[in-house]
Amino acid sequence: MKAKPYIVPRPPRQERAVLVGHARGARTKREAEREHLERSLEELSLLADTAGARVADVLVQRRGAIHPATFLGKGKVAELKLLAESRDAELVIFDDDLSPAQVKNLEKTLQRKVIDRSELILDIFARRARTRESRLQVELAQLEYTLPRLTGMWKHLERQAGGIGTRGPGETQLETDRRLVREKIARLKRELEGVERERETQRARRRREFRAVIVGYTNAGKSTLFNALTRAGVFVEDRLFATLDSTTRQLVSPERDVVLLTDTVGFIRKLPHHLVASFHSTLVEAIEADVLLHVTDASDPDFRRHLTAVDQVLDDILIEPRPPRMMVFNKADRLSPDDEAALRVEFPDCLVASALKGSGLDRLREELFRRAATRGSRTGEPRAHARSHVEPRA
Ligand SMILES: Nc1nc2c(ncn2[C@@H]2O[C@H](COP(=O)(O)OP(=O)(O)OP(=O)(O)O)[C@@H](O)[C@H]2O)c(=O)[nH]1
Ligand SMILES: [Mg+2]
Repeated sequence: MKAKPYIVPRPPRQERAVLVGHARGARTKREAEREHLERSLEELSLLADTAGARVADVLVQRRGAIHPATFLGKGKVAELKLLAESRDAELVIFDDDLSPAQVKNLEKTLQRKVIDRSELILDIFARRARTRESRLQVELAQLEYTLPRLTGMWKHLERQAGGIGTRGPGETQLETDRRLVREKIARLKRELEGVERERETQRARRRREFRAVIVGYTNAGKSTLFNALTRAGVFVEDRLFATLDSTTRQLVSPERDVVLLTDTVGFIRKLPHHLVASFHSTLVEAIEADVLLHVTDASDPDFRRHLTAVDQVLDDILIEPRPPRMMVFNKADRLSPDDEAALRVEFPDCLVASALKGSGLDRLREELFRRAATRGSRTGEPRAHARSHVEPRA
């Protein structure tokens, strides 16, 4: 019998992207600005990679005001067009947020898809969302992001909603589209509220126990630390946003004391505010913690900016008084003894650890159980750290 010819499946062509960065800032600060931009673009390139695109080239605009219609000046747009053509790139990704009009104008001139950092992050979250809750959260964030950008491309929604009869008298297509999206947003919010209520019941049950919640920049090693402490087997990857759903496990001391440990979604610079808002039900875990374990990749030359970015997101979701915080500098295996010593001088109360090699974990565990043991009795007392709701910024 003749063997069937074996057809090698061809992988879909990876999208090729040109990244665009813009350096502002005064002359005196130029060196610092340049470094900042470089790091930001490195991160954007990591994000693009996580989203499955290949970076074909990078274009940087130094100085110059932001053009209201096209973000970049006319000459720079022309340069970008040539670059994208010569690199055969079908996608252009801006490191800064673009207005809906800027995207539209740029796409028209460049004749290719144009997205910004927020949209890229939303896309990654959409790919990574696995549970019902995270899917709802991402979809809500995407719709909130899309609403002001609607230009009549939501025909399929109209069909879903029944088409005939959905259009009120005198309503334009765009108005109909907007109304449909708003209705969908309201529906998703209601569904999420249901999920949030379920979680609330779970949390109420845990309220008597001491809760430690891991927060930190994406890729800091939060899940690795969580696994090392609890042997839970949470997904770990050297890409961004490996974790979207929070997971909680018990840590039990030899004396049978219990600490509940939670792993959460990572933060990033310029995290789209819609995402923070719609991940409220996940982040509420962090909010109601007895202690936050702020994990940082100490081997990243940019870790200070990461610390600030995480603080900013926490500012958005927490109100005073904030839960106490323990700083954990991770990836110590990559630090020289000098680096480590300098870190301990700069952050005297920090813990230095390597989740991968297991160093510093005993101290961390001890510290957690010590705090759990010395906590005053607060059974049943409601914790007032959480904002009940985070409204997306306009
Ligand atoms: N060298 C070294 N690598 C580590 C250490 N801890 C974690 N990593 C690596 O860092 C990468 C990211 O680890 P994760 O645990 O997924 O990081 P995360 O903070 O959970 O990331 P997100 O869920 O994406 O926010 C993985 O490749 C880990 O193997 C460490 O102590 N030392
Ligand atoms: Mg993780």
